[in-house]
Amino acid sequence: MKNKLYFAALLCLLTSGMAYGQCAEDRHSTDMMHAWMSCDESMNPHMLLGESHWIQFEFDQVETIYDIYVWNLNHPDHAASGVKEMAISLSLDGATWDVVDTISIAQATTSGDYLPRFVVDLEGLSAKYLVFTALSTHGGSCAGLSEVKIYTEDVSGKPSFELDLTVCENAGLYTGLTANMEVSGDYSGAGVMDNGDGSFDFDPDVIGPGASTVTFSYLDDGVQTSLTESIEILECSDPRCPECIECGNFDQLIVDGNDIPTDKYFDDSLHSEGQVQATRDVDFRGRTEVELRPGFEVKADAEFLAQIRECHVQLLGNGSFEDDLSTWTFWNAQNVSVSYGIVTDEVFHFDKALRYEVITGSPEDTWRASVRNDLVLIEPNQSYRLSFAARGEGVPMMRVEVGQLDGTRQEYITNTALEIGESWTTHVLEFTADDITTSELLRIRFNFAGFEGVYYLDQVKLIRVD
Ligand SMILES: [Ca+2]
Repeated sequence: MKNKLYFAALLCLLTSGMAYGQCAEDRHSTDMMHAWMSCDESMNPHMLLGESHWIQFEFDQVETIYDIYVWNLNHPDHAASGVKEMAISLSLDGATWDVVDTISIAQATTSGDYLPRFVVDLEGLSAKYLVFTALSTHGGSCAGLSEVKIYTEDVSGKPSFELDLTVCENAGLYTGLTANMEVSGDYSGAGVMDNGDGSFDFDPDVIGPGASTVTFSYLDDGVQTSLTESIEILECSDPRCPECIECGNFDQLIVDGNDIPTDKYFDDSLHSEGQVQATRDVDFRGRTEVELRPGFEVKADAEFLAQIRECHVQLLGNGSFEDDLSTWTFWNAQNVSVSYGIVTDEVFHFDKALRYEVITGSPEDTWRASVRNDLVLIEPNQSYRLSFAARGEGVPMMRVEVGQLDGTRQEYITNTALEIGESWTTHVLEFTADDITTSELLRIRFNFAGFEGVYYLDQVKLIRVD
């Protein structure tokens, strides 16, 4: 494709209920990763349309084109660059083109439950190549779309159950299951919740990572019929998912007592010799282990589930500065003048954050004013993810160093400059301790001397990653 693609376009080619690519549900996220946007005009494959914003789709063979669904650009910052008027050109050979339709597309709602805009039914026109050309936008200088579905069969009126859903275990409730069917029916399967008003939701958290099957049952000319579809549930550690929940505060959580309260219990390792009484609903989730010891009991009419589920173990004590400055060590050279302390009015996470002001800096020696933690033991060949939230006033960047405290003093992250802005941003850095053979103490150091101004730091988090 010659046109400049800033983001991956998602093309979903649908035949007989089969979906290729990441078509997923018929709703679109506001994620900019899921969009096509062109900011520089270039020569259109359909030469008549000249220099323009366009996107071309090529099929493996000549196809018949029926319904085309379009999701407009749904990112809040870019919705104005969504296409307003669009020409659809078809070609059998990539050389001879026809504009078969010119259509209008409403601006996207920028919400996560943005539904597709049904655009046009080409009623079986043949094409191997298809070009969408933006003739105008909703005011933006670029032009883009979030997603496109092109049907190569006439599916109107045919029952087809197209769920093809990929969700994160920790993304919360998926509301309003929809089968794209013109008949009404019932959904069932693990994690499916019947709201009693004809609507159904899906809770991936109930099931956890893996594949899950949803069944859609309906009456087809008086005959009870059911269709099934698979939902893929991604583990929270998948890069597409939100951060995993933090495990409990203990390496080993012991849940005992003769009446364990209804709740979900998380930790790296979980042990119990308690009792789950009738009507209680108890969910044990261990990252590495759930051990039910002698004496553990689930009474009749109680609900109990034990599972291995990912959670993150925060290895850094007081990473969120809630215990003020404990676990953190401050140092500055004599030629650098600083002032620092805990604040409660500029925080990212919970109630407190670190404020660090450089009054007189040292631009050449950025490490001459720093805060560090030297207390975490790291394991050989284990990978780690360091994340933290920072913001600044008058300071464009800060520097981060991560390395061994002793031994070889191997540096995993070498005084890396990270841009910071006026608003809180979370930064993520990863490294692997591939040079050590025994546990070693780690040094995490933030260097501030490079610029004069105020830095805020909060929720410094170190977790193991697989
Ligand atoms: Ca905090």
